[in-house]
Amino acid sequence: MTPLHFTTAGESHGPALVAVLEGVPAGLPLLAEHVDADLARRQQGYGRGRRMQIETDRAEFLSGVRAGETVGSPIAMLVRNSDWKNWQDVMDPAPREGDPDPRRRSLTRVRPGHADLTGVLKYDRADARDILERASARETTMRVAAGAICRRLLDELGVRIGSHVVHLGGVDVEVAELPPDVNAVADASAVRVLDPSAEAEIVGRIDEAKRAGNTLGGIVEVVATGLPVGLGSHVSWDRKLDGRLGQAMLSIPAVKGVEIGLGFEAARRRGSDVHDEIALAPGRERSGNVRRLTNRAGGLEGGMTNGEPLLVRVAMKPISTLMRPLQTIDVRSAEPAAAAAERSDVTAVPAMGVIAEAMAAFVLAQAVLEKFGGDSLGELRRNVEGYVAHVRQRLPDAVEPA
Ligand code: EPS
Repeated sequence: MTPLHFTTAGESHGPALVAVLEGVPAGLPLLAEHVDADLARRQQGYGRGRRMQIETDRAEFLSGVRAGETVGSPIAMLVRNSDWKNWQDVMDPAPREGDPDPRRRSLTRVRPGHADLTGVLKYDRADARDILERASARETTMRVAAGAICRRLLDELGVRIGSHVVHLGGVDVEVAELPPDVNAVADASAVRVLDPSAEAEIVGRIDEAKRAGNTLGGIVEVVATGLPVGLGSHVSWDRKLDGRLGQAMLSIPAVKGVEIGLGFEAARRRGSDVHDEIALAPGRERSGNVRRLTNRAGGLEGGMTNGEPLLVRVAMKPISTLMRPLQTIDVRSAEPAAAAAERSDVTAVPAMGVIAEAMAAFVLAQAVLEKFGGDSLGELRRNVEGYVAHVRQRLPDAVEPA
């Protein structure tokens, strides 16, 4: 078993969502506010629906944290759904005997692109609500909660993770140079872009899509800095960090593609325009006193971090609930029908960036704990420092004389 893992549970309109994160070392300073800050970031973004006005996500620790510090045991967290009060009759776990309409708000006109149809066939359900309540991106709340704790751990080791939107609804966002604190700039934008001049155009596209009863997808870039060289491994398929990041990102609802560094563009270029030349770089201790003259590889070579910033691009399709619905069938009547139009978002691309950060934080924290181990933060820190002390003297000529 990997040293760090988590699971989530909860339906979108059930009473609450939960997560259990196991493997966090003891002694990590941790407050609910650390988690709540990321939960709030995930709720932002122009283009979301009314649900986000109903919810104010807050984490309650049920275990694993005492007096503001982790104790090394599994961390269980709860986030209550404020909307539950409006859905108790629909989502009641009890059979509601005597209720004349126990299956109210059922969804049978299954939405193209959603889990609805395949879910009802596979799980033998009459009502796609039994599927969509869990397929809902509401579940990502708890990924962000677990990821926030991983971020806290990485932060102690000098690793920072941010994200920004690089494409939304047909608009490309040009970024000449990344700012030192990506999130400080991105979070100040309603659509989490680094170039403020792109914001108005994107907002216009979202308004246009909303008027047309349509939805929009987009692409975000996740950036992680401060990573030591050598997380992940080249030796086996399931230890390659790019593979693990790909799996984690592709598990986010509506995500259809992942690129590392140049990604698909690398396939179109010649080798000399793809590979990053290597130079000595005294003082870059975590990278072994070397650097790449470019970072087209996005910080990963051979399935391992190379000490350059990690760059992962994540593509999200447009949300599959359309207010001007597509053609489908009704699974109750077996007749052609227009798909159901449940309340939803026009786009959730800005929020997806925050979720992708959380998934990156989890995968990176897992890789850190695999490489360095440690039951306490102090032990982990000593192990990291010992390794960095080793790699920094591997190329002694690169180190400036004292
Ligand atoms: C979602 C539909 C909307 C979104 C929801 C995801 O919720 P509702 O069905 O209550 O209107 O707001 O996202 C969240 C609740 C969230 O926390 O992100 C869907 O069908 O996936």
